[in-house]
Amino acid sequence: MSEFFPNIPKIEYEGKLSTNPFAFKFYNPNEVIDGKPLKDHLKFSVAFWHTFLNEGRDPFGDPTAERPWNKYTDPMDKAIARVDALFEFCEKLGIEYFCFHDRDIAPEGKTLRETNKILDRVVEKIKERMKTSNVKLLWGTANLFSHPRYMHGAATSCSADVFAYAAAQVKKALEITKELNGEGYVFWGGREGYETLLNTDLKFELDNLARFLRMAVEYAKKIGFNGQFLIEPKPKEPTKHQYDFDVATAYAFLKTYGLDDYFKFNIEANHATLAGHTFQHELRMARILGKLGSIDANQGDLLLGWDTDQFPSNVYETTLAMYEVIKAGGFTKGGLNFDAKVRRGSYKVEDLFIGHIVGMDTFALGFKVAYNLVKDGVLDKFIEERYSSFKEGVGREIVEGKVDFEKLEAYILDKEKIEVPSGKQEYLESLLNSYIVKTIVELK
Ligand code: XLS
Ligand code: NI
Ligand code: NI
Repeated sequence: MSEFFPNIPKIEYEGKLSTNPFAFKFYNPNEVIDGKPLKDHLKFSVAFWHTFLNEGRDPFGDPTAERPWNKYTDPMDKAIARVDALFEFCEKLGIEYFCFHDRDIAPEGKTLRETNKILDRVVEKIKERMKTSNVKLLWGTANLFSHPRYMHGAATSCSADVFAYAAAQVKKALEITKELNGEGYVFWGGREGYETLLNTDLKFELDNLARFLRMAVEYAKKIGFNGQFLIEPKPKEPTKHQYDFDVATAYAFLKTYGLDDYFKFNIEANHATLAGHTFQHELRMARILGKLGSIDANQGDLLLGWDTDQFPSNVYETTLAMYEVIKAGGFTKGGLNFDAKVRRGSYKVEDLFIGHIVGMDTFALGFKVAYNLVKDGVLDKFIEERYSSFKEGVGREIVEGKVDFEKLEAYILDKEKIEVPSGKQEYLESLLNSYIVKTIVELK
């Protein structure tokens, strides 16, 4: 079979001082840390849609990307070529996972029945390639937002036919995700949200969303799909107000409808910042709820108010992200999916590789810094000390529920000196910098 990327070699680890753009500087996939190779701590994944479909179109301009599969004009030939390109791409980068939407991998027919048949042919092709490859499916999902029928949403559309169409589409997407041994299945809200309350029955739409997710849970049980269900919160875009705004909102929704047992979260960095949170905030919220499932690894541009989905290059951010992942016990049925696209001006095939290399290196380094932070317990020690007033005396009584307002008033009423420790934020920020430097210096 002829290669799609003949000029790109297999990407190797060359160490921190390498200046080769086609080599890893921090990501040494087989380096064993804590009894596990780094690749299994990080579980990198390629997002099919960005890497094999995005061609650099934006609201002001036409596609820019040069892609080798574009030599095929027949949509089915192109779909099959993209699958071959995916496997070559992953194998050259040593990435063992990918994620896709149903509509990414295969063209649509005139009816859903026809579309499903076309989809099956591509799924067969993927299965065939998987037989001789380490490349696996991290998660599958259904595109319930691109087609005009989804203009008002899918599960929250005002049209019952659209609800039915979306249900049938998710049914099929679950079947193929199971067929390809996907570790998870993602529900990103797509257009589940609203533009104006003037035309929206908010309560009814939320009830319908819950009905839809309940049917998905039931169908997964029925077909024996054991993958992890994941909600991917996002506050806005494409709709003005997305229902899965952030972790806290989506969790309240799941709790309200008794669905919380069946879902974890897929946290995307750029979605967190769009919601006015840090990436770490969303990961921490998910972690303390026991719901940190997977990550869509990217970064936004804080000067732009939309989902720019850039490749991660900020070590500070990836350190804090991996800190939460390590504290959560690592990934089980989840990983780091590069839901990221190269900039429109980075239109060469080489840029696709470089984007992933930078992302992988940035997360590998972040993991190593975070691992040292966790191992030395520096932040834990500080935080424990910060709340130490609750370990004894009145603090302990508060925690143990032994006091009430009256008792607390009696305790404090005549106390002259009220103890308050310093938050020492600047010290901790400098400590974090020191850990980044120390980790890099000590790297072999
Ligand atoms: C869009 C989302 C999307 C999901 C999968 O903003 O990030 O790509 O990850 O549907
Ligand atoms: Ni995403
Ligand atoms: Ni996104």
